[in-house]
Amino acid sequence: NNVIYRADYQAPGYWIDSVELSFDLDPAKTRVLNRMKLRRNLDAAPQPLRLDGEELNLARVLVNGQGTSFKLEDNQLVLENLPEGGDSFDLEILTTCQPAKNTKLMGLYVSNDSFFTQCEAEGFRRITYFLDRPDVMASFTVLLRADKAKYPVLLSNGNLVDQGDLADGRHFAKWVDPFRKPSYLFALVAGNLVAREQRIRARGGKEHLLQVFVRAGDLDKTEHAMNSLMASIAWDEARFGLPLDLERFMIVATSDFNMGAMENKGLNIFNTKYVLASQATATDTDFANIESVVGHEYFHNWTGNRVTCRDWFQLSLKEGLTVFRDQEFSQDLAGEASARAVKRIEDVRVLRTAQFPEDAGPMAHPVRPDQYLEINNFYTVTVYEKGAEVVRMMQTLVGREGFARGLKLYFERHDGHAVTCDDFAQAIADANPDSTLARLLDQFKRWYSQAGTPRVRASGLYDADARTYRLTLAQSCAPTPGQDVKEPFVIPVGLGLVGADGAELASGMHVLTQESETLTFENIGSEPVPSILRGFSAPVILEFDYSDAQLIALLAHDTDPFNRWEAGQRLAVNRALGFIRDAGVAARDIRLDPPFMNAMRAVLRHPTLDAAFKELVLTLPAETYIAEQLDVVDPQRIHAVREAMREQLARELAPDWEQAFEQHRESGAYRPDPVSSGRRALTGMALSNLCLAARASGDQVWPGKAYQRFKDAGNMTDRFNALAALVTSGSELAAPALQRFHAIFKDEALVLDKWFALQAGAPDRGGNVLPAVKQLMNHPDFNIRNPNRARSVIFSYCSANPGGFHRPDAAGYVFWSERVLELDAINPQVAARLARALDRWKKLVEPLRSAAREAIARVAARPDLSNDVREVVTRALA
Ligand code: HT7
Ligand code: ZN
Repeated sequence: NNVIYRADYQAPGYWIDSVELSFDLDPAKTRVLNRMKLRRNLDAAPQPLRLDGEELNLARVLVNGQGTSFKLEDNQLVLENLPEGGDSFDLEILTTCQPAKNTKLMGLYVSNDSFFTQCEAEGFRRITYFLDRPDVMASFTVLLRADKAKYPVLLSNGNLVDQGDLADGRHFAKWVDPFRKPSYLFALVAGNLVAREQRIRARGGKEHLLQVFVRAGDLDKTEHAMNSLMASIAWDEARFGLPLDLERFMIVATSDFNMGAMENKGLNIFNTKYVLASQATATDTDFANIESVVGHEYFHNWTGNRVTCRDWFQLSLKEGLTVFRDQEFSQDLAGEASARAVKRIEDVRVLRTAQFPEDAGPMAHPVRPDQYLEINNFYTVTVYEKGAEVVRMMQTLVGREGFARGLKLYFERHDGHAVTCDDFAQAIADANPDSTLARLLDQFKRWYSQAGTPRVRASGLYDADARTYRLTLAQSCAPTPGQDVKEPFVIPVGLGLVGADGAELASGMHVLTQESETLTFENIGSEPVPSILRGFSAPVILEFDYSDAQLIALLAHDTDPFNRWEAGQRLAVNRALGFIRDAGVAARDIRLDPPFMNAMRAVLRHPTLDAAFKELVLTLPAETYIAEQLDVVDPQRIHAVREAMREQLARELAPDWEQAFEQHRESGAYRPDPVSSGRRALTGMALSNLCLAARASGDQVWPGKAYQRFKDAGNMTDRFNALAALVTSGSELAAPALQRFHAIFKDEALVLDKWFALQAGAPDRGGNVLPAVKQLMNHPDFNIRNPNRARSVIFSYCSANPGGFHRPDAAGYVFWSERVLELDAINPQVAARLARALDRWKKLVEPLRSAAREAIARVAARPDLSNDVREVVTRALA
């Protein structure tokens, strides 16, 4: 019930041209006066006005200054008898809400004694009654009034046009947004905050004020965010000709936030995790994430805000495109080809470990979904990351310049409007009329409408006499919920042929459109190794029966760094799958073969490969990725096998790890750039392996060195890597190191999150993690209402520690169901994300499968579930 369908879209019956909002901010009871100018949409059928509103207390409704009759129905305020015709009329609504009681963190809420808002997707209706849908765009004027001592900073979207003092120690600020916007982009912030400020002059000569607002003690951690913002502004202008359109651009950090950040027009609100960084408190990964999230939100200013979504089914219009843009930004900033490749591999890893399982599970949905019960459940890796791959394929098909031309046309056509994914694809194709994309547009758009990950099965045939190599590519896509039959996709396949001596014999791009196609390469003097799907040119699963020798050749010689890495992953996955299936052999008895060991050693010792690339190759495929390759999943076995492989690599390559450690340990003055981050990543990996190797031998030298490094490290990356090396190897020094870490960082919330996450995600030894997690939940620093903290403990265990979570006694599942229900009463969005930890229960081996089903059914049986959790568990059980 209450399912919303894309096919039911109808334009609104009314438009809201302008809104004047006056807030009297008080945590217990905030008064919101909303004065709107509306008019009927004469293109729509005559209808009552239905304004959305949730958890509001309604005090007054006036139409053109007069009292009027109204109804309250299903979270809507219904007004009939409104003025006829298309003339504008005034509607005034007075409501109150209770920000201090808002634990959902949607709408207006309080965090650390400051006020924040989160309106996407449907939070504005928790602030006032409104047509809370993205195709209704209005001009906003906002008056904020609050106690001056408690809330000296009063912010909203756009420009500050007036401010001053009021009676009783209160003050006010008035903000006018020069751009029309949908309600989901509205924001306000009020609190005791300080700002890092920067004035910049853009290419066109215009001056802008950039501000990053944080709590007083955090100002020293804002430099990187500000630098990232300036880099984003410069990049968007240079690469796509898109300038900053506002006099003032503000970022505000809050520690209570459901997601990463929010692109409210001119007033981005961020999770502190994606703003605050100093070398003492943040890792290289944190620095990289901040750069990409700051970029992402800034890029939304055009792709999302200037041109927005017609309805929420079109979410990928802004999210897929903006993820693509932030990925390109990070690659461009990384600079060198090898650093770009590292970023690409990292992005693909996320796609394959998170999105591929989603696409194969009960929550599978197209990039442009057809239905939802709760839109918050569709902020997914499919809409974001697969959506970005769809945009990337368009760029591949029209070329980089063609894509920039397409984006230009998109803005010429749609600036200031709310549009669809079709409109976007059409603009890119129309700007490139002779392109493959234009020719195949209808078929290409199946990427938007069909769920599931396509498989491309490749097979090759070499004819020595004819000197030809024939490569057959055949595509298929398994059924997904509600979609039994799939039509062929348009799949750009990057290709190369590598000779036995490593020479590149051929390279190019083939666009696969049929179910099966065969390509013939001429003049091939000896049997080549095909390098297929170079650069991961499409989000598909590639199947090819590579021999070990072929993979070792690709790992050594492929000119495409992605496929070079991929060859190493295939070698490792093939071995892991073999061991997992060989149930008769205990994990401790499995032996990795010399060719594999030698190949890994050769990479580790390689004189010219980047440290970051080596670290990626030597990282074994994730347990979730291995699980996806199996029909029946025993997470304990996968964990045991992967750990055994890791231990063997640690032991047998010990001299090489030592050399890698010594060679890269000093990376000079701290800078979070790709080269020095790569050195630290490889050093951390080496240390972790050396501690693991020491575990088997009982040697204390490397754990001792790790402890020393943990104590002396000059930056959080080295310190945390050393701590993690002790914890994951089960060293006796782990406990004192953890204690010391807590004592040093007890006042740094984001660092404590790492401390919690490390313990909740630690390798399970004899079922020790669940009791540890329960203890962590009793720690005075634990607070389930804070999403970052809940994620650091509960999600780290349930979603990121398969070996510890899928316990034979099912206690992990009982814990999961209790936490889902506990969280659902506090924050349904966070609860629903946790609920997804058991998405793939149907693949589990018995008795885990039945136990998981029972746990899900226990949650589903609760009558008072939120729509968020209900949708997830109902789909899981279907
Ligand atoms: N566009 C933003 C989405 C978002 C959000 C959605 C639902 C609930 C809370 C939220 N916070 C932010 C994030 C982005 O993609 O940039
Ligand atoms: Zn986004």
